[in-house]
Amino acid sequence: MTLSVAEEKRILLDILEIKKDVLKMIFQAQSGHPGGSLSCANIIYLLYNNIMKINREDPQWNKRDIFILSKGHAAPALYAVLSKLGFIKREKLFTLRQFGSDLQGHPVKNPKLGIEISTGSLGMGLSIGVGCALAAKLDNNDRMIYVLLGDGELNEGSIWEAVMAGNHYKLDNLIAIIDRNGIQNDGSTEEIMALEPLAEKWKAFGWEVIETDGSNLREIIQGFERCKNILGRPKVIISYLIKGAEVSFMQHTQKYHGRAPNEEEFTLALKELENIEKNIKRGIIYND
Ligand SMILES: Cc1ncc(C[n+]2csc(CCOP(=O)(O)OP(=O)(O)O)c2C)c(N)n1
Repeated sequence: MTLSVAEEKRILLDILEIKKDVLKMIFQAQSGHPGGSLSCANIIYLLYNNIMKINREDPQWNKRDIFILSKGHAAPALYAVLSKLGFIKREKLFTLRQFGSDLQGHPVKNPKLGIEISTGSLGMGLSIGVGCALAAKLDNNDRMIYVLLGDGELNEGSIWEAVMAGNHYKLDNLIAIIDRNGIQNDGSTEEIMALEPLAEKWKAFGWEVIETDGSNLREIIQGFERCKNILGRPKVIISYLIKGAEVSFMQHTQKYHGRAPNEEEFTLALKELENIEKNIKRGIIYND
């Protein structure tokens, strides 16, 4: 798929709106995970907008591809994308983490809203993905299963059991995406529990490995398209992203892993995103 300049511009603007909604939701709740929600918002949006088979009229369509947010603490990014698709009413976004809201700090399964699986306890999403991929094969359903993992999350041993199972059952309908932002909640992933050489580890477990610059729309889309054409084994995309995305003072730091911005930080963060938005509208494409 080739993107026209106009499409690219629209997608970039949509992603910025999503990131602004993420910040607004977390600011309003005064609780949540801005860094890792911002880092992966573009991936979740591109999956739903450009890659996955979905029915915008019916989130429960039985042929849909399945998305599992294994790094459940990035729930605000998922909710903001589902609201862009029309599955969640925009006003609902701002009930994040309120008592009785459908939009809790970590996703609670609610297929009517497009929330496929409850997650939040790290390390579970890939095993669930293996189950969904096996079930799809048994049902002769040609759906794909996409699982978004955090890189810190890979410290969970259960992930590696699922990696083995994915290879054992030759699950070519299973695609894992790693948000390789390099930071988890207490510091850098390499300091806390080293992951490198990460690509070689997944290859040794029998997975097809694709590495992408997660800030480049075209590269991400090409990576997903390549995945669809590789048969006989599961695939993983190691996506190099930035914790905090374009918000300068949230980048590459654990400080905003699990802390909401205060009013001053929120205003500054929105301003930074709005400046990028203005440049895109003026035709200076900032390729997220
Ligand atoms: C089983 C489990 N242990 C600990 C936590 C607490 N926790 C929440 S986020 C996080 C760090 C995750 O880091 P990473 O996967 O790199 O997330 P990202 O940087 O993408 O936000 C931890 C340890 C959890 N949610 N589940």
